[in-house]
Amino acid sequence: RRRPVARALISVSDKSRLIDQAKALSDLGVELVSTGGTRRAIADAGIAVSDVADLTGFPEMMDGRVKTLHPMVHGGLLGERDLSSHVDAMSAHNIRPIDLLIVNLYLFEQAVAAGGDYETCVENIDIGGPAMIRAGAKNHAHVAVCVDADDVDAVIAEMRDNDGQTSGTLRQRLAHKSFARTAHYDAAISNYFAGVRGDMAPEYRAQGGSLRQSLRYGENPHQTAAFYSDGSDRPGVATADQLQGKALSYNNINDTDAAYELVAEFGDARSGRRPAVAIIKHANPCGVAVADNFISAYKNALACDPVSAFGGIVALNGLLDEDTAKEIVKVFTEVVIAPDATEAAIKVFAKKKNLRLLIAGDLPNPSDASLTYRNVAGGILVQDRDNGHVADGALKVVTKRAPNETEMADLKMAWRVAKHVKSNAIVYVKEGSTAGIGAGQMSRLDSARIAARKAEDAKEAAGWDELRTQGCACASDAFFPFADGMLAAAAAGATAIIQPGGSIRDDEVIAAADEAGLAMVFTGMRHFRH
Ligand code: 93A
Repeated sequence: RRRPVARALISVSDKSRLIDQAKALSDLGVELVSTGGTRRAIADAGIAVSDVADLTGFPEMMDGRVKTLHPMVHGGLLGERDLSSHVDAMSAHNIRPIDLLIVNLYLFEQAVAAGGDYETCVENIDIGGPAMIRAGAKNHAHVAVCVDADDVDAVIAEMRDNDGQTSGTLRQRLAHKSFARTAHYDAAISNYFAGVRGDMAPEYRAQGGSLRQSLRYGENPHQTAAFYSDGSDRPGVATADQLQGKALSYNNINDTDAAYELVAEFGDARSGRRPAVAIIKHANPCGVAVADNFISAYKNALACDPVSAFGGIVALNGLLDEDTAKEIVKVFTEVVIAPDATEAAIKVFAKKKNLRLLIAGDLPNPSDASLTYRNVAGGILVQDRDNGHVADGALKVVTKRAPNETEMADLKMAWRVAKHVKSNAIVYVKEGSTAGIGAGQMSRLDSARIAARKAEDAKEAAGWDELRTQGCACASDAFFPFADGMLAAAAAGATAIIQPGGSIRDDEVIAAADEAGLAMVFTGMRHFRH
């Protein structure tokens, strides 16, 4: 009882697979109808095709803005073939069914990515294409809709095996994909306006994105997963070039993002900022250092917690050089990401087949505004990205003793790192290197103790005479509710503390700091990260 595919409407901006597929359909006896440019391309290849303008009785008008928006098209897509009232309407108005729709939309995303001006981008908003896709997909009981050339192959294959018919299973899958495509397309348009207007209002933000990579599995092997790009050109793991190594896993992507966002806090070493290296495990830093060159920064970062760094992610804030590359490959490393790398450095990695090397071109700007999303049961939490930055002038010394210059530099670095450590975060820094990091604990006191234990392990591993925490600076991502966490840091050797302040017991905490001879600075800003 099923109708074979008798008539197809083809309207495509990306015409790369058009001719082969039009030829295959024509050979299968399908009548082709097309819009202006698509029709010309098909006709030029010597394949029979009619013009949609002949179907509608209207010429394409207003620079193509109105070409398929017509009852002859939409009636043919939407009419129920087995509903007598629809069949009657179709015959009364001479509307013939369209069984197959092949559309890819105006290249809006590409126009934005290419930096097109406002008018160009707006003109690239497709109206007729999504309208047809949605119409055909709604009527998937009868119509097969292809928004992707690979799906045209699948349709042709089924037609060849089934006397020109398509299966309900395939048409339903194509409908599912079609609505995902139009949703992503509209999200890209909405997100473009958010960018143009500089208004990231969470209430207006459409999620969307385009598939960048299907992943082998998610956080665990029994979870399926995929990676989407959000259409922005923000430098990072979603836009970087992977020069070598296995495909990135879900956890790799998450950790690489954490590493690169952290190292970006230190600016670009190619424009005069100090070389910085961050090593990440399970989305938390296990070592961060700034130094005069990358090899020292890497060694110092590694020394903070060499055990955890095994199988880690390494991020640099500048040009990765050969010597540093040689040092990195001594430790089993999953991913290395940097804005750029020398040819010699790239060659060093070539011997390590599994190591994934990502070149991102640029560093993300830590002050950029965007939104972050998180799922909760039955909902999505949306918030501004934490792009908060405390200006030097806003730092307030609250103790009798003010930090000296070295302490102040280490305090600022510890504060930068703490922003990227899961709460409760305690970060010890000594002379530009993290000396101990306590992450993700339910009690701040525990984080302070863990960070101190890491410092002891590091001393043991490196054979140092002295703990790196001796005379270190300590950052806490949120206020100390009691003095105990701060005093644990002091016991580990910290002489200066940076924290937001704002506890009802601030007075008690400040008095305890004075008593212990600590210098303490309030930021007035909290950096929770969960
Ligand atoms: O300008 S539109 O929004 N108005 C329409 O009526 C319409 N119909 C199809 N864009 C429309 N299309 C789009 O034209 C299709 O989605 C496709 O991307 C493009 C194909 O145009 P051509 O065949 O002239 O190259």
